[in-house]
Amino acid sequence: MLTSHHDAGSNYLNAKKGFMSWLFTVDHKRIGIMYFVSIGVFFLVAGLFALLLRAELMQVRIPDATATSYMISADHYNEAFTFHGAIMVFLVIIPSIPATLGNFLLPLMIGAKDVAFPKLNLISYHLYIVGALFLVYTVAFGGLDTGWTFYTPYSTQTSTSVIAAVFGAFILGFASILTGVNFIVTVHKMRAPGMTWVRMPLFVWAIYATSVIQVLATPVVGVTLILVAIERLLGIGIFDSTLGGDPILFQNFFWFYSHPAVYIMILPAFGLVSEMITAHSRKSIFGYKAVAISSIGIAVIGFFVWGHHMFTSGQSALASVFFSLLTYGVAVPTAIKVFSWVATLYKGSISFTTPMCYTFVFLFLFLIGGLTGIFLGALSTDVHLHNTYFVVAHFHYVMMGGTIIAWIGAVFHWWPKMTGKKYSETWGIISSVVVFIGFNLTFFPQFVMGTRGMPRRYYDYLPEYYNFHLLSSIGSFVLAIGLFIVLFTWLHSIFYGEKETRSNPWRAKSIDWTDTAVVPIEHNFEKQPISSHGPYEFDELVKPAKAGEH
Ligand code: HEM
Ligand SMILES: [Cu+2]
Repeated sequence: MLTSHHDAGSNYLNAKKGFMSWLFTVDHKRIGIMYFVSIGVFFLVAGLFALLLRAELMQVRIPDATATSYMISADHYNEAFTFHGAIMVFLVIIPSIPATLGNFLLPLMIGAKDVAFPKLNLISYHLYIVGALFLVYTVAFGGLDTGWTFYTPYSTQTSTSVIAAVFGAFILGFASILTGVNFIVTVHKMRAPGMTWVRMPLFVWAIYATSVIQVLATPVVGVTLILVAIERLLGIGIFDSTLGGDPILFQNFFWFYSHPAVYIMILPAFGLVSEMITAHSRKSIFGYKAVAISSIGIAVIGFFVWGHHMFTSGQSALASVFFSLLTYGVAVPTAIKVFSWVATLYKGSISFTTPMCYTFVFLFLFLIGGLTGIFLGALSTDVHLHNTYFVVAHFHYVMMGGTIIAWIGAVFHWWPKMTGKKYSETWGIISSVVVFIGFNLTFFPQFVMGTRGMPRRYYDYLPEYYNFHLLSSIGSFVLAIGLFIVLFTWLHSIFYGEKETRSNPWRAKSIDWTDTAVVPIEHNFEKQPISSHGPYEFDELVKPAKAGEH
């Protein structure tokens, strides 16, 4: 199989050597791995901030305690949750799946040598690092206490490092836009012969829809954040009402991006889940076209619901009613997906591998996250729940329970392809169980607290909330242990893991598995793959042998 210019055993990992060969690589697979390592580091940092917040909140509350009984001061608490949120949103969740697995898999799945613009891909990574350094700078110098949402008027008045932070977010926005453009062109122009749109794996559809949002929405937040910096520097009266500006304008701009951004976060996860469910239950996806089109549907409708973040901002009642109605519109394509996954699992031959366990964790947690969105989308309940821990729990169930869980599961799924090593199924499954328990223990009590009026972003609270906070804090440590088991399993596999010898251990049907070596070579394929069937044609494996039997 291997041709002369590749030594036997040569692959993208060992084709070139040395740190520089990674830092300046234009190989989409290596770029994906570099994102993975960088994002992993930021995930760890932001996670430590979260543990700090939870540790502060679990201290015993004595009604008339003196300030000395707090672990960190109110101001430091504000900074800690801002760093946690800003790093998690801008440096972790938004790039998580697209930048890592999107980069690694997109060309492999459509049978291409690389993305359309490999050098631009590298530039995007470098921009990501530069933007991240700006955020790191604010952590180290000057601090930041606006919350990840940078709401005006506070963000134009606080003395912390808002300018450096918004500049960082602006640069990160560029990285995101350029990656989006790159992926869109790749899907349009680089598909292998025979790879029609309806033969593309659903992860490709999801990444495509995500890229469209990245390109259309990100410029809005970029400009908005720059306007905050200009307002601070020059006071020209865009958001400052004393100068004729409008602080609510910021919220409109911000959520015009940030609501679609939640679909940047979740759509790729949906795509991964479709891949994992089909491969580990050996069934063709139920309703392929509906699932593919629903990604586009979510992307489009997602642009018209941002006002559901502003029900209590003083926007007109009529606007609120429309935003509420449109919010319910998103439920339709989302429900199509969930229905399709369940129908795919039905009568499938399910194997409880680590990726599949994470997929079940995803289904459970995302269901809770999505359904609680309905309470928030309804006007009458949202006015009570807005800015409480209910919202905090909701978005953790979707962002962490959804995106991060699907991402971890999928890294296990493609681990043999990425590293050429086997991982321990035992420890993988144990990690999914510990993460599941820790996650629910952390965030479920927050729903209850929220309905009872516990506001978000407070460093102190009334004693009646103590038990909930205590449970939540204990949960967060269990969750952290679960995530460390994940890390340990991966590191153990890299250093001591058995070598993978099969190029398609899951017996999957998509090109990324069927046409690549155990670990793909530098330009992916020895010979140009030709697509002759859809990506999920497992049915022959489940159907009874006799024709005509049902
Ligand atoms: C499935 C249907 C969903 C519905 C109906 C929904 C609805 C809502 C609503 C109405 C709010 C505003 C609550 C308030 O502040 O009073 C909200 C907040 C939020 N949602 Fe969702 N949501 C859904 C899914 C998602 C997904 C998939 C994500 C991300 C992956 C997400 C992330 C967020 C975030 C980050 C916030 C809070 C932002 C903040 O104030 O800091 N949501 N959601
Ligand atoms: Cu929203």
